[in-house]
Amino acid sequence: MSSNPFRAAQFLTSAPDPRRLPADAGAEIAFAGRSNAGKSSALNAICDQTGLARTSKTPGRTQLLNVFVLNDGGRLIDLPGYGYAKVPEAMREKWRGTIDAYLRERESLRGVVLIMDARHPLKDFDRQMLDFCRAAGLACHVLLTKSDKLSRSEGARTLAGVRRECATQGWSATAQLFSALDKTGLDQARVALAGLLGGESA
Ligand SMILES: Nc1nc2c(ncn2[C@@H]2O[C@H](COP(=O)(O)OP(=O)(O)O)[C@@H](O)[C@H]2O)c(=O)[nH]1
Ligand SMILES: [Mg+2]
Repeated sequence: MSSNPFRAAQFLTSAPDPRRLPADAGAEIAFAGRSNAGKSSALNAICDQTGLARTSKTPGRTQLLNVFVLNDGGRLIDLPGYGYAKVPEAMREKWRGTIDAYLRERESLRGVVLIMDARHPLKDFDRQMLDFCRAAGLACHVLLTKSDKLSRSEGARTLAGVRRECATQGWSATAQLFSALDKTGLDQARVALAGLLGGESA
């Protein structure tokens, strides 16, 4: 990608729940992932900015939806990452309902970027997100991040396994290896995300 449209991403606002997001017009994509999967690091790498999404050592704390806006008005929505043992079940249940409703009802939502630790893919949280996307008729792009922790053959095997499971489950998802650390798959991710946004940002 000759110019990176995500580089212009700017923090716009934080919303306590999806109803408080900016007006439902234009195009947006949402980032989801279990706490500590590497979502903030992936966002920062994609946007080529070090402090855009705060990478946290105390996971599960942020429960806001963070909104970033691109030059053309396209939005990136950073969803809260649950799936951590310390989050009470009642809160997870509430989160599931909120996110399911957002995925179903948000007109401007073009797709979901699902970040998984490549060493631990397709946990319950991830499967639930993919089920929600399927039910909402939304495309999903999976970043198997921290791929720098895997050997080349382990990475290839993991990617093939995830793709196979997506086909088996009827999840409309593409997948790739990614690393915020060594930049594996960075251009590929930007192209995929721009594609989800509808080419307006490409
Ligand atoms: N080796 C490696 N570590 C990563 C990568 N991405 C994130 N991390 C580390 O994983 C931890 C969680 O990252 P963070 O981006 O805060 O995850 P989040 O909770 O999903 O937003 C941090 O210690 C990061 O430094 C990566 O691509 N490779
Ligand atoms: Mg984070």
